Amino acid sequence: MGSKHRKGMERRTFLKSVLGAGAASLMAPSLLGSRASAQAAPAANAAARYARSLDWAGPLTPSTRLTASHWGAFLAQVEDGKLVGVKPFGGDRAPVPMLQALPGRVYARSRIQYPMVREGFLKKGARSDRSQRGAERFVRVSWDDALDLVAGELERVKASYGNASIFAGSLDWHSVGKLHNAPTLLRRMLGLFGGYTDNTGDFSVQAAMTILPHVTGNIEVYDQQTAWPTIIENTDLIVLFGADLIKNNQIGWTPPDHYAYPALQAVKERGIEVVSVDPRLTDTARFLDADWVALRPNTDVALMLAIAHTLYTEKLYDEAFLKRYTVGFDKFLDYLLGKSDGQPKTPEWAAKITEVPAATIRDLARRMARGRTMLMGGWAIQRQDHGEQAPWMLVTLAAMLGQVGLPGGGFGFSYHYASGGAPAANAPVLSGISAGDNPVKTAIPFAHGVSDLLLNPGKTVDYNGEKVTYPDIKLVYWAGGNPFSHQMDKNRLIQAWQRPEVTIVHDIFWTSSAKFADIVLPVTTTLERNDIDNMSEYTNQYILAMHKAVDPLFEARSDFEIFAELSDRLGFGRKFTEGKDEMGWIRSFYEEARKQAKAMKLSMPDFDTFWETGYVAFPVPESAKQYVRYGDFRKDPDLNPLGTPSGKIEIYSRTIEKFGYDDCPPHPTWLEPAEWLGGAKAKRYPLHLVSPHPKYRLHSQLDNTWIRDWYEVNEREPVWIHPDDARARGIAHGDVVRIFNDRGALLAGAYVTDRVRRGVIAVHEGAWYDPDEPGKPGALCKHGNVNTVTMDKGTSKLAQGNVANTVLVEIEKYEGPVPRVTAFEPPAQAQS
Ligand SMILES: Nc1nc2c(c(=O)[nH]1)N[C@H]1C(S)=C(S)[C@@H](COP(=O)(O)OP(=O)(O)OC[C@H]3O[C@@H](n4cnc5c(=O)[nH]c(N)nc54)[C@H](O)[C@@H]3O)O[C@H]1N2
Ligand SMILES: Nc1nc2c(c(=O)[nH]1)N[C@H]1C(S)=C(S)[C@@H](COP(=O)(O)OP(=O)(O)OC[C@H]3O[C@@H](n4cnc5c(=O)[nH]c(N)nc54)[C@H](O)[C@@H]3O)O[C@H]1N2
Ligand SMILES: [Mo]
Repeated sequence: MGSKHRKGMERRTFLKSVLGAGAASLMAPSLLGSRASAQAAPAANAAARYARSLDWAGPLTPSTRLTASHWGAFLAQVEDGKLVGVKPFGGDRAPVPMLQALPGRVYARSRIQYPMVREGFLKKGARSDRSQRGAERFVRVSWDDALDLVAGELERVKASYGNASIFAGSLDWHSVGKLHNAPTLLRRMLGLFGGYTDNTGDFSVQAAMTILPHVTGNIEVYDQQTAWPTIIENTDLIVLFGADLIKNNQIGWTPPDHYAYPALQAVKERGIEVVSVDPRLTDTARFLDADWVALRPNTDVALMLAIAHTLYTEKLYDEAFLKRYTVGFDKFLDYLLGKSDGQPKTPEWAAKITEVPAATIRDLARRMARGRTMLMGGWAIQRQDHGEQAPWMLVTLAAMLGQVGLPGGGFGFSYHYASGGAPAANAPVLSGISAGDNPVKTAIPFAHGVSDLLLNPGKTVDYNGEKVTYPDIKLVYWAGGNPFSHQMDKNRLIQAWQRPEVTIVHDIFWTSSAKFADIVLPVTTTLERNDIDNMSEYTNQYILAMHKAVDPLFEARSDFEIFAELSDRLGFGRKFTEGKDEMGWIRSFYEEARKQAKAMKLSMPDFDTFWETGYVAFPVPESAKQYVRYGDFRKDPDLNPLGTPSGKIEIYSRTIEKFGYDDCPPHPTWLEPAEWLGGAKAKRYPLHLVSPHPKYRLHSQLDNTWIRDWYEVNEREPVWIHPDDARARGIAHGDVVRIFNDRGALLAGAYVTDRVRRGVIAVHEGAWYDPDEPGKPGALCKHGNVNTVTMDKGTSKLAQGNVANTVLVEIEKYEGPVPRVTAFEPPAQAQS
């Protein structure tokens, strides 16, 4: 009975006794952190001090130089019309170093200067040799010719094949700003044009956000989390499952305020115990002096099942909570105890799968049950084969601990992302440009990747109880993402990308996706245009003016201008712009928010005053700092039921049972991934490759700046490899190595470190793709893009998410002459 152990015990004394008793002594030696050094802060006044540190912001300087980015808001320093520096906005609680790479990025050599068309496509159009994509030279054309060409192709494809043959599934990490939202603008134009095939879902969290609504009625991943101040005050133990808060909180979908950093400082000072379950020793684990549980990748479900087994057999679980707030525990129990499949999920059983010692697992279970425990799930644990299971099992574990809805207890799925857990301000919602209606209703589960769609017209796939049939795609239009960086299994993508008749890309830079396009249109950076945004995703404490700082470089235009001009050519320009220009739209978003604010009795200055000042700040109420996720549900589950069919947490789902999927059973289940260290394929490819998000980039963004010098090894993307694995292969720190499997190969720079467990290597996603034979399937990436070896497979029939972290490879020292990196050079240009 988890929480009951604590009855009558003062929490701080309790925590000290846990630390003093050396709970860590049960950990296997190799997994030991230096927990003993953690000191419990004196309780007196501490809470108030932490609260103050979390409230801090400022000083705020009114400025017409304020603008914003995924890395934070800042003032642009401009001299002689040139951006020379950036200074963080006062509302940023912990500015990140990546911000300083922005000036260099604006003037990067890899910028697309003019509209460009692939030579063969310019000559032959749809009859061009499509295997030349990514290989052929480009020809500069005028904007008029480029826009005529795009409009003509859209008309032609629509007339010959219908609107569903146009794929506008592009989404992802285009720049911040409520107007210059490239994928939304693309959809807006194509919606008015009669429609397009869209995608559904989310590359980041597809598995979690598809399974969790069946479990808790919410997607969880982007929802408001139990607030950090509540955790700092109440939590005894934080358990991280593949969550690297220090690394991943640096960025935000909207400009981040980095609230998580003072919060983590407070966690550290307050001496909250932290366990990090991760094949890598993360920055977060190091900062918080966490115990490191270095499991085999993709085995979290087995680990959590064994923890659940221990909780059950040692009667450390909360039976009353399970009865009142959940359904289906009995069925799950049959599985847990092995009644349904003959295999009890004991720590000994899990130790074989996870390579975490059984004693460590038991100890972890007891520690979880001893005090107030918060389970924090990252997202890499669900970007893997059967990625639905880990989030479901994590919620099940939290339910057994019985602390869901208590201050500082339960679970959360976004503490590592955009400062999830920051309290929400009392502020209006800033709207943005809308995509409008799409007359074509087909949407494919994007997260599975586009290759399957392009290669298999007419194929029907399962998706969350539905069937989706792929249309025959003839035209691909991508604006605001970098598919040749981010999609799994690049060599399959190269083949798939040869199928459509036309490919069009808008970007700022000559990314690999731009190099693989037929028509390439150059786009401005945020610094070359005006916009507006809120800061940040969870706090929503400011509305920010994003002022244009410098004139557009070369012939770059904003996506808004481009799509407006295309809409003109296609006959619906007025509908697209609604008669508003850039500033007209920005003003309208602001005025709309101002109306809401008035209804909320909040005051906002008129637009012109706002634009001069640069920001409006909103109050964060005390109640938000005490927010406890599922607090209301816990208080009264009948009055505040969850959005599941039973109104409770579903440990067993009848809905999923009815789907009858072989790869997603109706309760959390350990299922062997397609590739993992315990599987048959590990004989041939004995290393598990994980591809975390980069510490000093946003995916591929910023790789084309000086910041690359901070992490590259021998001019390549680094690969973390354990000293034993390196030694066994004759690999030394700094060597250029070749990572390969049956799907492809890449070069990388060896970074030999015991921060990654044996049998696992780690390469951050997003290094610019640099094929030694451009355009050719199977080419070697000279620079280190990890998706040359990843697998293009759905997590299951339920979510069809990607399985980025389910990959086996081998690695060897690269013996040939090391090729020069050319990823950041513009492609060869032919004379027009
Ligand atoms: N192996 C592996 N692969 C992964 C992942 C992983 O964990 N492992 N993670 C996946 C995840 S979660 C994600 S979200 C994706 C991210 O994949 P992407 O979002 O595609 O990655 P970015 O590199 O951020 O690409 C954004 C592109 O938009 C361009 N851009 C910026 N501003 C503008 C603009 O205003 N207009 C236009 N037209 N373009 C603009 C940038 O220059 C850049 O090329 O990667 C996925 N891929
Ligand atoms: N600096 C920076 N921050 C970012 C981004 C970025 O590009 N750069 N991208 C943002 C985006 S779009 C997203 S979706 C999020 C992604 O957020 P996440 O998906 O949570 O982030 P990752 O860095 O891929 O992985 C987090 C941790 O999971 C570990 N891990 C991998 N496989 C396993 C496993 O099987 N079990 C366990 N227990 N751990 C495992 C990795 O070693 C890593 O330490 O990050 C966001 N934050
Ligand atoms: Mo993502």
